[in-house]
Amino acid sequence: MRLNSKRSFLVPAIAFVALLAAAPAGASAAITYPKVATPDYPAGTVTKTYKVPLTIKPGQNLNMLETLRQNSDMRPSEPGWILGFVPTLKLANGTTPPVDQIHLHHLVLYLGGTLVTAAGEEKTHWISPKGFGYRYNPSDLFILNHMIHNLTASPEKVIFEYTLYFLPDTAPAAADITRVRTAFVDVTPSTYPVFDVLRGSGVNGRYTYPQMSPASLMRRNVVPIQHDGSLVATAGHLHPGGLYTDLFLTRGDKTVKIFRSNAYYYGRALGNSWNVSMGATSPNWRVRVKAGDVLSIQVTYDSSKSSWYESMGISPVQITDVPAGGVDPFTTDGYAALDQTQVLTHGELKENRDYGGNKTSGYADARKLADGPTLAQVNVKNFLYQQGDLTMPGKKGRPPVIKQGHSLTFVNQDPTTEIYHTATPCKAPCDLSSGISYPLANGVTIDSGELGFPYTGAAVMQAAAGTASWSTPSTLKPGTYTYFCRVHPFMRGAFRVKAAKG
Ligand SMILES: [Cu+2]
Repeated sequence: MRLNSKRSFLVPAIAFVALLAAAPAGASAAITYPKVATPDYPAGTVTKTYKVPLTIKPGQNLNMLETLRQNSDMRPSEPGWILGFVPTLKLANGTTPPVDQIHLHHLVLYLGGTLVTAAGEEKTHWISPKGFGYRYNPSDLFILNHMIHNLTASPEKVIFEYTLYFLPDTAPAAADITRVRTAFVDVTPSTYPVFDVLRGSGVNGRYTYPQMSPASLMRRNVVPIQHDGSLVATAGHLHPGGLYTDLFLTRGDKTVKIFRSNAYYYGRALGNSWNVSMGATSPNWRVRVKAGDVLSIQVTYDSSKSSWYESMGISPVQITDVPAGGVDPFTTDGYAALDQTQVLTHGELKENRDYGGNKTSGYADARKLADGPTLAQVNVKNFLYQQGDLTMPGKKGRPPVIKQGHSLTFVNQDPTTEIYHTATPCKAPCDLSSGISYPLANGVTIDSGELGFPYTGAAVMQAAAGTASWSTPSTLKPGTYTYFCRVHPFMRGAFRVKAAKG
């Protein structure tokens, strides 16, 4: 865990002054956590909680749009300012599901046709510093883009619940709010902006994207600034395995790092769980920008222990339409005065504590099983690998055999536009209980991708690989390979490669 921003640009490093508080419950003793900030809202701010009911299909991992209709009970009915946004996900009975069963893979909020914020299970509160806010009109397009991942084989009714800190126009303080919008800075802009981190890639167990990816991708993570203004807030979004996002500002031939957002993990599965809070900017962080400046982002993942597929790196930045103070980070004094202290917007979330990785009798140790049949294909159906599934007793559970130099093809036979499956190697025996931190993609670095096709009803990109089948490379060495489904980690299987005789 890196706690100090590396300020290796232009100006000498300045002392990192963390605002320290007592470590929150679940905190690791070795980590110094920033304090949890208390937002300062003007008089007249009201707290409003809205519920958006959603039905999630068995095993669903779809990227969907949900329009929050005008005059519905899912959004404010009066004009005003959104000063803070707090997302949660609940079951119909009002409880919060453990994230190894249902989780918020990501959530993006659109207001009036522009992006506001992005978050995942870390559920960072999206807060504007005092005096700033997002303009809201009841007639604005207001859309929730959600990817809620049902890790179980049963349908679920869930409620996306969000709380707004809202200042209605009728409050006198509304006249003093300066409008912000979001500059959405993403490592790989897209409606499904993901990349893979492969185990062993990068330098010294760290992989920085897009810096370490092919040069053709390097320019994709930039957002030009259209007009003079001020940056007033940001927080990074990343996935398990992520260490930090770095936000840069470029003017002419000079680039400075203006914020590092660390992933502050809690509990025993440090670095490989959703049990994390992101470092956000303090209310003092303010950067004066000029038309023509360019924002960019990098994200760094730990690549030492496992691969992280479909990872993200985003730093939405709140930017004003007109200059509203702040330092010029291209001067030595200005940079030194830029307060890069991190604050947390919330502490540990108890739904994120379910790590898995405990002893269970549910799975066979495939290394000890007799050979299954020699096969070229394993079908995936009803959330089972039809030959060699570690939960299946008897002959069906035995690992299918391929000869060295051959490959094994996996075919998804569940409804392929709704239920995606993967075959992702995990280190044998891969037989412990499922959770947010188990299994990990720590076997041989191959992966099927999410076998399936995009759901035709959604207007955004999907995680689907666009194919229902995938074959292992023919170069695998003899041995027993265990694997799991990244979408449904309770699904485990094995196959065996045998040396060709003679
Ligand atoms: Cu699956």
